[in-house]
Amino acid sequence: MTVLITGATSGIGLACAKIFAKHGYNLVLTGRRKDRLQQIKTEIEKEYHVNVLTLNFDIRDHQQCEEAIQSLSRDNVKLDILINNAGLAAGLSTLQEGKLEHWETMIDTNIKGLLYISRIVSRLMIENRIKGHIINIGSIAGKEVYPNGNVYCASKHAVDALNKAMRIDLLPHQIKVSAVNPGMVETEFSLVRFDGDAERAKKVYEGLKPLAAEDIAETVFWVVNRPSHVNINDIVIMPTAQATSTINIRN
Ligand code: NDP
Ligand code: 8X3
Repeated sequence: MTVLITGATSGIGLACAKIFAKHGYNLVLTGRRKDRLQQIKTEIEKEYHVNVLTLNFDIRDHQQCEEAIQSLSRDNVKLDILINNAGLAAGLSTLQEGKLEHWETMIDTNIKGLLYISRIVSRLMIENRIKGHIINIGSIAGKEVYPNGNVYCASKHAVDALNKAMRIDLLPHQIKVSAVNPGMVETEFSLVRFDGDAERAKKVYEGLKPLAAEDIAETVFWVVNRPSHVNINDIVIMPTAQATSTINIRN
């Protein structure tokens, strides 16, 4: 079995790569940071003795997505599982003060990138008659909105809608579609959101125990490993210390 994980250079994507490799799955890992992809490939192949292919491209660019995924067919790699994980938040501000560049980055990555990859991979699964599984990494931000989260929340609400839509469209092909929607997970997410401001990023998790990337990876792995007649449509997973996007308990 082969699993393609978008955005596997850190956080949830990287944790997913490790848990699937540990259980003997071959991997196709994507991301923009080539050096990290190479390092991760070396480490995982050494530790888990599975095949790791890396594809270095920007998910916002349709042409790059197409060329990267089509290169797999030339190598006779067939994908059984797709984890649509690559995504990000850029900034945190009111709509009226929002930066267009931030909006475009989030919409292009979280919605358009996920669409590009899903279209290409689902077509390959259908062509190869693979009863595959697509896992969309959504967010609590796709279930509710919070102050200053406007466009990020909208992008994750789009993932929520696409998760439902894909399940309908892919049903005739017996391709499962599931979403895992986390609350607060300590990864590089906040560092990216706050443009590398490590102090500000750290404050997000201060005084509470957030989820770890591994908590999400374990959930994804469980979702993928249900019996063939069972599909988990949607899961919301939160730290115990967090009730909603904005209500949490801190020491
Ligand atoms: P990280 O920042 O640690 O990881 C994000 C990954 O996405 C990286 O591997 C990054 O790779 C990749 N990525 C971002 N932009 C692009 C791009 N344009 N092209 C290709 N790859 C890209 O954050 P998380 O692990 O936390 O985030 C993973 C997913 O989880 C995201 O969809 C996020 O929205 C979601 N999520 C996160 C939560 C959290 O609290 N952390 C909570 C709920 C959902 P590279 O930079 O190398 O391209
Ligand atoms: C990430 C979680 O609450 O920062 O999707 O939007 S949140």
